[in-house]
Amino acid sequence: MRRLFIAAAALLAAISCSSDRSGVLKVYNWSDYIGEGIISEFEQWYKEQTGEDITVVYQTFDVNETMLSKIEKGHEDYDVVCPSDYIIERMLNSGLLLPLDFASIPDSINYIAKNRSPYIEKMFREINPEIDANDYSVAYMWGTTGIIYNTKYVTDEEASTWDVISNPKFKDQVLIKDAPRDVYGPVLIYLKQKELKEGKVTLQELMSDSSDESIAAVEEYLKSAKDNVLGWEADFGKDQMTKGRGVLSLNWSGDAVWAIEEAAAVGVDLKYVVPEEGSTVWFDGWVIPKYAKNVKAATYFIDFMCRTDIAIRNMDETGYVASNGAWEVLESQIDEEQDAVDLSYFFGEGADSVHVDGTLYPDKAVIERCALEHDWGADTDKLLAMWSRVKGDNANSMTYIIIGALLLAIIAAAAVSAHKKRARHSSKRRRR
Ligand code: SPD
Repeated sequence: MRRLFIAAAALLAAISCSSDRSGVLKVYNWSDYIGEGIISEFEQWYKEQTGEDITVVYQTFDVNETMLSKIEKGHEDYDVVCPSDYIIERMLNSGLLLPLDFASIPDSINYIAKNRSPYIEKMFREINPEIDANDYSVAYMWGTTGIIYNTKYVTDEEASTWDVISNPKFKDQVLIKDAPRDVYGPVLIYLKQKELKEGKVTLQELMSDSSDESIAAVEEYLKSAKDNVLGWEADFGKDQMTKGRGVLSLNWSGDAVWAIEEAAAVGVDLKYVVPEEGSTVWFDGWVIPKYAKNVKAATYFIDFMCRTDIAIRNMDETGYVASNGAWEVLESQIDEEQDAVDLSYFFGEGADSVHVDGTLYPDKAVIERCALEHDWGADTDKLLAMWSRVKGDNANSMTYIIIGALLLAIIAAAAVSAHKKRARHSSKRRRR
């Protein structure tokens, strides 16, 4: 491991010293978000297509905001990154993205246009009403935000509402995604359910609601739920749920698919639901930041990721749903044991009753109660401040017991060491 780290550091150092980056592609993606061996296959494919060598430097992140800050503040020279919808919107608004030029890709291998789902194209147009995000990004994976729950402890009815997060029955048993926007959206939808039902506000309006009043209401709700919080997790929640640590997790559908499969193998029954009040639907897409140094290889990389066989492998290994709308992708997921789902919105006519996993591909009815998050611009700082107040407040009795025990251990170790020192001094004095 150490040798691997030194080699990676040496490669990065060599890259930063050399001005010619044509043989290197720097990719920055979410962790656990690509199939085994895909990167080296891309390197071979690129050589076959262009006759040029390429080495991919692949780095990962767990939260959108970490990635954004490296580019927005650090101006890092990543060639291709994978932000979520509202971050794509922010990057578009601040001129951080280069337009994609697929004309540079020969027709014979242009997988992007061939495989784009009309649903994805439409949702990407919604990202920013003034600039078409389809010209700057290509969707990779997508999904919903909901609740993963352990059926041994949580009933379907309990999990059918976001209220379950603060249900006192689940003290110290709830894992929450450490992703402020993805928690804020569903909680606000829950808190505004009356106004939603009465038609006084729409789901879409709530996704842009950064008012002080709404932020305060979400903060109050999350604080009221904090005794239930077992942890704020960036990427370990799915694994914890499979091990029976935590009975509920506010999470993304892709993590749910992965966790449900892994848990079944060890006899733990997990389910996933998008609560009835509604939630967010999200999309992660490939973009080329303006500080990129290898636009050509970045463009080929995005194209390669849209190849149907590659999309299917990435899906099968990560649990997430590819944005690829090719019919072969749907066929690869058919499982007659699953209930029928209406996917006409994604695959078009003929897909209104297909037997696929409804956690993977949400039924049309679920999609109709979900909305896309939007960038808040400068108001994002208010959300991040609220988030750290909520998390900082989260010390529960167990935390205090652990801190107390650690302090006692440190004091005891210091007392023992002082005692030994004194004993050595007095035995030295006796010898003299
Ligand atoms: N482990 C990869 C997870 C990527 C999920 N992206 C979801 C973003 C929601 N805004």
